[in-house]
Amino acid sequence: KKYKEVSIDSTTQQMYERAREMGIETVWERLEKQQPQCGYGLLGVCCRNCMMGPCRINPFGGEPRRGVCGADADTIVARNLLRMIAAGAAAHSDHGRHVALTLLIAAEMAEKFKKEGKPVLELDNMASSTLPYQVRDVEKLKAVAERLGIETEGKTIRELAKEVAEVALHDFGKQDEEALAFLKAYLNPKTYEVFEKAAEKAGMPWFENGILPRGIDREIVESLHRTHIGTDHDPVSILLHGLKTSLGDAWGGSLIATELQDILFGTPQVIKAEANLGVLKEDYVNIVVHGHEPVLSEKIVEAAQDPELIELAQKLGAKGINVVGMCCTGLEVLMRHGIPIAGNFLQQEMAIVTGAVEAMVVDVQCIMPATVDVARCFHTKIIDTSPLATFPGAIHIKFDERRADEIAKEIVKTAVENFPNRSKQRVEIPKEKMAGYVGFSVEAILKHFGGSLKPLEEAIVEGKIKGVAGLVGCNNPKIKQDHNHIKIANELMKRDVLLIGTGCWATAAMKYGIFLPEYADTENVGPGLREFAKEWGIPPALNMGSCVDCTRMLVLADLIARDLNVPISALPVVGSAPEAMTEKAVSIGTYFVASGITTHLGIIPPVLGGPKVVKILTQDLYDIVGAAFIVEPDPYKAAKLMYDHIMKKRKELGI
Ligand code: BF8
Repeated sequence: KKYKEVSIDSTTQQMYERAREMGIETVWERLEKQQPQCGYGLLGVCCRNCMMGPCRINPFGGEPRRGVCGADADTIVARNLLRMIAAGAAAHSDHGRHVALTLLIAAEMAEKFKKEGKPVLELDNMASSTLPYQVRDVEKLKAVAERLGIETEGKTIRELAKEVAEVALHDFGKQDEEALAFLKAYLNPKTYEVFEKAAEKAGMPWFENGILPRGIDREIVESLHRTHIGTDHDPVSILLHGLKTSLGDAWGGSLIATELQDILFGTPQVIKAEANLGVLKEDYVNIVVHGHEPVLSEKIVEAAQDPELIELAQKLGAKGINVVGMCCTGLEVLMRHGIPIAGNFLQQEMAIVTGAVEAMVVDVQCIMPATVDVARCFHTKIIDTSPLATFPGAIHIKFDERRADEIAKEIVKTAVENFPNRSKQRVEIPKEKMAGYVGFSVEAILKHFGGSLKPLEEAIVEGKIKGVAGLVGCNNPKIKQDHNHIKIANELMKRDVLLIGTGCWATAAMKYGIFLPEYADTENVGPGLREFAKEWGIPPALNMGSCVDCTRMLVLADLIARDLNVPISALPVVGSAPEAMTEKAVSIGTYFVASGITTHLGIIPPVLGGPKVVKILTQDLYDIVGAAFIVEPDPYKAAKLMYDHIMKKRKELGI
């Protein structure tokens, strides 16, 4: 073979080879140029936290054993890990803040318009088309308000939306020692107790309220403070604060993002859609929405339906406008509207290499700056929209929620007007795409099972289903794209483990047909899971959305834990990030574990240089929060370890 195999996805492989033929550099060449990667960095023993450094510790036991300040390997590794968790939690949570602010802005605009004499009823119901954002799911708004203890009687939707947004925003900046309002509203008492007692169990009773997060922003700031030169040096307390910070992400920032997005854009319901690069259309203006925040992508989807813009596209020779997704914002519009998803993380450059993309519209997170360089080889325009993410060489059309419709139309128009610049001879769109059912929000799952989780719980107790695995996370070019995602999925399903998943794992699973009910008939699914899936007309794996929607998995686990009156850690449930890459994935893994879900990582995080840290993460945490990390690069061994954990939990539950 002329080129190496970078993916098990034939569309990626085809576009990668095309890029190589064209002399276009992609992520795999850049990874190669980084070889050999720094051993100190890989082990986590390099410290750059002050200017006496950089310092690095000899991983073979010789000198230097300490940094200039005296920090040893474990302190350095733990500090570096805490900074990763904090950055991941910050990214998710800032996304959540943006959604909360959008809900608040919409409610305030409704109030203002009402004062100006515009139709009162529509504005009170937040259903007016004069508003840039409306409340699409009134039921969910009421349900969230009730959970938060907000009186709903006699209030308009507008008033409720404002109050919910205010409680959410308060959770970011509050300064008292109480746990987050959202956490208190969503978490079952038994797991709450685990959080409360965790620090004491770890021998650090001075942690007031254990690892219960107090303020989403506060825990992130404290992470930076603790890891500043000369502050916290005990790997135990550093890591305990890591758990706390990640829980502020889980039961705070990410949860707020998911719940308020459902309120604004609708709670996902089961819907059929398509995935992979084959969703790009040769005769259409193709717009790829890429990034994370549906505050933008929802508006692009809407604007692309504008009759004037469609007419313009037709005038310029296209049949219409085709919006497709990439990464998590793609999953957001996939889950809610069935907008096709073109790919996961490692396909962002590949989409451009088709030569058929008029614009890639990006917001925040997981967007490679290299997209701009690849786009230069074609007519594709990279349009950056977030004031906090600017890409040199891109077109900047910065988004403002107050003028969302106007700006979204401008973006779509820019894409449409770029269609005549497409060179038809240079277009090559891979044909492969795959259908699948998506939209399994907790609400949709409950509806499917007739209003409760009893059927699922009974199947678990009976042993038809052995347990549930939450699969999440990225692609990483260190692993052949999607290989571990699919291998681990199949190995677990073969053992009758029901899968739920999000993020780039979910897109991977969809591309291989795992979200089709008929996948249950394949040899990759065990007899018990097959029977259950058929009985209920579901695929053997459920797509629960984007990465912030990992909180949907937590809420689901919480409901089961409540029904069984146990903490989450007692459940036959595991997590896995088979191809983890981002700091967000580190935060997710940590909050899964902190919440009681033992979690596998398929990529070794930069911690091996700190033996104490490794022991805490993989062993001691079982005694502190009832769950820990499993690190195993081999997908077959990993699936076996995860299954063993599920069986252990079943035994402990006596089922
Ligand atoms: O939040 S799975 S590569 S796209 S970080 Fe990024 Fe990882 Fe994909 Fe979304 Ni999640």
